[in-house]
Amino acid sequence: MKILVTGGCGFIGSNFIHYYLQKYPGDSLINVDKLTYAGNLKNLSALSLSPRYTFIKGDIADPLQMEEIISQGVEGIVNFAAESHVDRSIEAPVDFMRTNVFGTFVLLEALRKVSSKRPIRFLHVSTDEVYGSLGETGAFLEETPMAPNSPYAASKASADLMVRAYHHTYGLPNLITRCSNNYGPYQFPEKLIPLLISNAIEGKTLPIYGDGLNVRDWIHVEDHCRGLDLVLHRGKEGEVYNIGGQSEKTNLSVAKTILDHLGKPHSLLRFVTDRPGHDRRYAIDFSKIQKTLGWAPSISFEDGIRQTIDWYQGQQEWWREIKTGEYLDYYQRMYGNR
Ligand code: NAD
Ligand code: TDX
Repeated sequence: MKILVTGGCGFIGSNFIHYYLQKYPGDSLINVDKLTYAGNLKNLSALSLSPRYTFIKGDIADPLQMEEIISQGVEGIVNFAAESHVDRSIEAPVDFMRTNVFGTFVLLEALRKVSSKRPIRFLHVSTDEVYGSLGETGAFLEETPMAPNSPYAASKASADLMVRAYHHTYGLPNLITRCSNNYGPYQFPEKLIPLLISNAIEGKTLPIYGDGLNVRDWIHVEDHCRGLDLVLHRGKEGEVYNIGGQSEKTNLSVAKTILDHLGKPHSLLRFVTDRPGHDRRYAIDFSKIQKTLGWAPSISFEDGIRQTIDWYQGQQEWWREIKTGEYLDYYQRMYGNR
């Protein structure tokens, strides 16, 4: 099978490519990535000589390029390409509309043209953020109405609706997954966990928004990749699948776990101004994918976070190189100098 991955130079995409090529030795894979600030060719340097892996620098919002690539015998697509950071969407939403909304539409249009000759399964990688925020109890189901609160979440929800509409109207074999917060190797250090780990190693303060009691459901990226693989191959066309880590934590408890593991003092915690519109709590009910495809998370947060901290300790060159240039300007705007 020949599959196309978009946004494969980012965090989840690069983990997925490593996972997929190892699991399916007979398959080949094309990775199309625009190489924005979040795309890093180094995540995949181990594959540079593999005859089963092809990288194309490209933009999912470019209709001619997407139609040309999709016409090259691709049999399945996993769409990771996106602007993915909520804080950046609050500061400057335009790229989120361009890539997440218009880019997904461009892919669907290319598929509509090519699919009249041969159907191509299209897995759109979405997020639990489309459902909005929860109170102290309950969990998101696939039927939970979408109520996105940030420009990022609204752009993902818009794309989900187009993916759904193209299935219903044109019969495209589309699938959607909605996953909770991922962590693991190769995550860009603007996101909570790699930001806190790398700051703690550098002896810098750990910025905690608001009271630190917002809750996220953490999933190790490898568990997410396993879920995506199952949905791509065995999911029912036109369906949505929630994927969750069964691991709800407050941001404050995540920060303390990281400091404790690294032997750093809690005095490094720094409470900062809250994110505007900050969703309070996410939790996922993943019983649909569990019952229908036999998926459940397999890596506990305790094991996963330990492995992840060790990875960032061992791969300092990887993140220290990122924490320069544009990143420093971004950091200064967000957090000041500390
Ligand atoms: P990321 O920011 O690490 O990577 C995004 C990748 O997409 C980068 O390599 C970037 O260069 C590429 N890209 C951006 N715009 C592009 C364009 N126009 N054309 C081609 N490539 C483009 O993001 P991530 O955390 O790996 O997330 C991947 C996907 O998973 C996103 O769609 C995100 O919404 C979704 N998701 C993420 C999480 C999470 O916790 N990180 C959870 C659920 C869903
Ligand atoms: O410096 C910080 N301090 C802080 O307290 C940062 C960067 C975050 N936070 C808080 C905000 C959130 O409550 O930590 C929590 C996690 O923040 P992020 O890592 O920015 O993730 P989140 O906003 O929850 O969104 C993530 O999960 C869903 C991904 O970035 C999305 O791409 C995904 O769809």
